Amino acid sequence: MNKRVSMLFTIAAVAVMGATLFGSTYTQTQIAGQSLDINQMDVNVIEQIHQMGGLQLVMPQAFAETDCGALADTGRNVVEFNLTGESVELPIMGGKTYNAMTFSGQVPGPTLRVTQGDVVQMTLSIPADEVTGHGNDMHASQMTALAFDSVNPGETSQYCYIAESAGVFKYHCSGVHLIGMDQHVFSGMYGIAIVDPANGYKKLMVEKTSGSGELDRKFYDADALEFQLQFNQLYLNEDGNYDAGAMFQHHNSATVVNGIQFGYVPNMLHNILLKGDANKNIFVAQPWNGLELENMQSQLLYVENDQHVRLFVENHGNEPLFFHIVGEILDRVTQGNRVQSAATETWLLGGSQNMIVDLVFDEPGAYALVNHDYAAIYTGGIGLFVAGDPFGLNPRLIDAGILTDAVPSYAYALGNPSDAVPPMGANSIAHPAVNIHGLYTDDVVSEKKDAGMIPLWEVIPTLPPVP
Ligand SMILES: [Cu+2]
Repeated sequence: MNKRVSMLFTIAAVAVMGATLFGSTYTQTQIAGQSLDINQMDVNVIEQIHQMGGLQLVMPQAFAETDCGALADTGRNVVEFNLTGESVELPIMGGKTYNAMTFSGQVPGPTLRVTQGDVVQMTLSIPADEVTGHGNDMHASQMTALAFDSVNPGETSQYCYIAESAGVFKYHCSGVHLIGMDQHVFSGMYGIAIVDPANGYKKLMVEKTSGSGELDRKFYDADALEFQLQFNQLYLNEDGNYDAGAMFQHHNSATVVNGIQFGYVPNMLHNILLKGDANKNIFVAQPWNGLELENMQSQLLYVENDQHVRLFVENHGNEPLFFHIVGEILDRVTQGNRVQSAATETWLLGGSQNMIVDLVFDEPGAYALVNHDYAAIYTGGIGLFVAGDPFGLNPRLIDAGILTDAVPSYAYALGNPSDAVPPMGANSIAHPAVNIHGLYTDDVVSEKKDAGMIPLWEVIPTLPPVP
């Protein structure tokens, strides 16, 4: 048994502490969400757009307008970004599935990370057996919208652009000649590009009063432990299909973070950890409990105390995102490489808006990240950061001879969820380990296993039984 597995076992064997941290007031009835009334949908609007020929009337040009060869010859670094447009069935809460549309078999699509000034070579392939064409619009580009048409099944198309501005940028399917763009995006065809500033990220200043009441400024190096958090909604009918009528009414059936409702809440392992019983939930909503759910079983986000943490946040949805972390203050909010705020409690993102949040978790504990709209919280817009060692496991691990020194977060044993971990960039601190978690097809899971990420659902059953 390697050290990681040993520690995992020990964590699983340690019982009961701090359960009140996970106290919760909401009920399953509230979480079940609303039922959608298709009869109320305003089909006339959609019909009118179709009769106009869709928005194709103003989009007559071909998909690939930008000359990749000319950009490659400029001597700039060229980064290939290859996506496949494919419709697949993916899980949703309650043991059901929905008819998803994806970039490369995952929701959100793969994250692109480049440095300001790089050339992005975007290639979109649509398999011959795909049911529809797809497009791609990257907000990191500054190209005429005339360049964004769709690619038919069985075809591949490409465009290139210079990532000129630093920041976080959405990318999304642009539908078939822009028709059905909303359907394709809300069915899962969205992701982000992170464009690192040409000169890297800035160090973080945190200004607070100290215990004595004196003003205390502390500086953290620009290097940070990074996470990506992409918010969106699902608008589904009972059959798991996109419901445009519900979308027009802003009547969503789920709030998702990185594609999943309640994807970062405790699971059965945490039940054992805190209550000594796999079947005693410590959080009212644990819809992804159970090892049989494999990469869908919910996972937590682990950070160290007194560590610079950087969050890349995007709102892909139709509803505002009131981003808040319960028990923390957002030490710095940056948009477009310009600081917008410091020491703010909540920051508002509209649709297709983003930010970079830099913060430090001062005290050990569990901190909920939420869309501070209660309807969003109750329909899935919540997850948990766990900072440091709030459950006091380190002394036990050292006593047991598993560790010689204390570890600064549980990520060293369990890893952080792969769908929340962006690719490494200019000032990234590597995560101690990464577990496989996300709205993925089996092929994507296999790729992540091959890349060395931990399949917790396979590791945990091989451990000795809990005494
Ligand atoms: Cu599409």
